[in-house]
Amino acid sequence: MITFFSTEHQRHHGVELKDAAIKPSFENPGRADTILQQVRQAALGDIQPGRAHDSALYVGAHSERYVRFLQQAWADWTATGQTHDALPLIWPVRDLRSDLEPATIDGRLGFYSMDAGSPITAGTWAAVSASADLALTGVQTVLDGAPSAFALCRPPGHHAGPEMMGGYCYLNNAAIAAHHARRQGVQRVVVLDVDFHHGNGTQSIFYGRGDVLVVSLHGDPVHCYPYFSGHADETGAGAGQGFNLNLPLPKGTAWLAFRDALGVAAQRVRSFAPELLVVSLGVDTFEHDPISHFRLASADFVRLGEALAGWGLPTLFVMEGGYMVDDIGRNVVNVLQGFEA
Ligand code: SP5
Ligand code: ZN
Repeated sequence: MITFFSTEHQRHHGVELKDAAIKPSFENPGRADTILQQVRQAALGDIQPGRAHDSALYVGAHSERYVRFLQQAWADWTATGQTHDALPLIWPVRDLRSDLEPATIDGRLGFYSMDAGSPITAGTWAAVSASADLALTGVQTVLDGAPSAFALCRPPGHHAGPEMMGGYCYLNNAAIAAHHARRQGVQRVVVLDVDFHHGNGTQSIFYGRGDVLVVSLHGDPVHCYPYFSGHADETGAGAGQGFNLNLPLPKGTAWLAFRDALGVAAQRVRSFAPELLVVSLGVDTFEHDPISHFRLASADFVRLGEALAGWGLPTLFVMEGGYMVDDIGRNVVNVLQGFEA
């Protein structure tokens, strides 16, 4: 399987609000570097850089003004005399106005985010645009006839919504790829999200659409981040009614229950008859992940890859979460090798 990778990811390394303190983010450059190293060691296949794409291709999954905000945010922040990472400090929650875009950077950071886990740094735009470009290059490769491809994206994307960053995510790489496939004439695309956390951004982007089925297995939001999205009764709206499937699972879920949920997902996907599968591949379902609560063992990731191969679809894997840096490379490669076996 071909892997798309860019060293630009290293330009984004920031902080997050964690346990009431600003600390180095769990989402760090070592993640992608260790995955790349394992891809090499396993001789998975070619490793190629992505092609640069016009940021207009991010629009559709995101709004134009949000993409512009991301591109400008560091300049706007440093123009106020700041030199360290930018984080939001206020959000337009239930009783506040959320229909007016503020003019100043503090207001805009809150307007376009859901948490304080996604700092804007000097290199954020370079890294997130390169990451999205890997997903675009990957999906084009599959559309051109490759049976599968792996976009080694970093930063991840599935928490990023039409106008929102959060959960270490800025541009929704998987959604940008899925939307691009539609633009290229693919009729029905399924996005399967196996990251531990609910992919609220992907859900939100496609919630009103029946052409992209979104299916997610994740920790039950009653107990797990992102808390405010991912319940089973979120099934889509309007033309998208019935085209969003959430399979929340309890803390402590191990392979057998995860596999059963994957079987439920497979049934829904089969009846949808998609032409393309985009997998939001998080390996934070690992038993030793530092911020998550499932119990998949390394060998289970091989089974996951085998199960997905059984779906028989052209498949783009897009990297999402996974934070036990010593093991995530092995776990990712296990999925990809299981898929190809
Ligand atoms: C892409 C992705 O996996 N994003 C996950 C974002 C999770 N951010 C908040 C996690 C909070 C968990 N707190 C754990 C504290 C450990 N001491
Ligand atoms: Zn995650």
